[in-house]
Amino acid sequence: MNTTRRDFLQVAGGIAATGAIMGALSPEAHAQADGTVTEHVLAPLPYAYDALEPYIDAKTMELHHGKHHAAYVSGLNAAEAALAKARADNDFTLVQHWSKRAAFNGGGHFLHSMFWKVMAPTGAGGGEPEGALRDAINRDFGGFEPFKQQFNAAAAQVEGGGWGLLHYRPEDDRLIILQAENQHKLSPWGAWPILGLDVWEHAYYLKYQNRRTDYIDAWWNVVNWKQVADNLAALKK
Ligand code: MN3
Repeated sequence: MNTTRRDFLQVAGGIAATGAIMGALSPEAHAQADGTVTEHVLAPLPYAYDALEPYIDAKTMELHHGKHHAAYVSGLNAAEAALAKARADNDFTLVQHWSKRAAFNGGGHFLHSMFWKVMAPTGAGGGEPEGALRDAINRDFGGFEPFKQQFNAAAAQVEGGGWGLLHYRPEDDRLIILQAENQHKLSPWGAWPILGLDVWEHAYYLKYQNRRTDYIDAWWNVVNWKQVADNLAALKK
């Protein structure tokens, strides 16, 4: 990083140009009028590494947050810095490469930032949603159990690394379940994730080895339904 960019970062601190929806769900990014972007940062976990025991083990959480998520943050910063340099140099030879890197790592940063928030320490999470979220799930899936069964199947059947995701689609006011491969593929436009389950092997292999469905079953015990409801409410505004 050059001095100009570093100095710029120290004074930047405006409101995200992406608005309230992104602000509610995603890590902060401050796009500036001159086209530069401040560096993304890895926020601390909102609980201790061992807070999700015994469902998700402390070592997995430590590596997942401190190594995997951190790598997506640095990868996104590297891609955005490279794209800024390409603009400055008027050399777009590698724009395809860096665009792909920005999508992959940006997807990873966004989804992991949400993932930590939609889990709560053991004893504080789990159960079933309430209020408007419960009503929307009942309306769009025919009940909590059918919703859960479809979500479980979607997460279990992700090919390779990826995610099971519950999205809200404002256009027709519906909840939909989707898969993502890697951090970003299979994502439609105009639908926003409000709940996600990471089913990359790095998310569960230390404790569950090849038993992805056991990990999925255990994860429901730490879902933070209050946060999911808040994510939905933010999108409905
Ligand atoms: Mn992950």
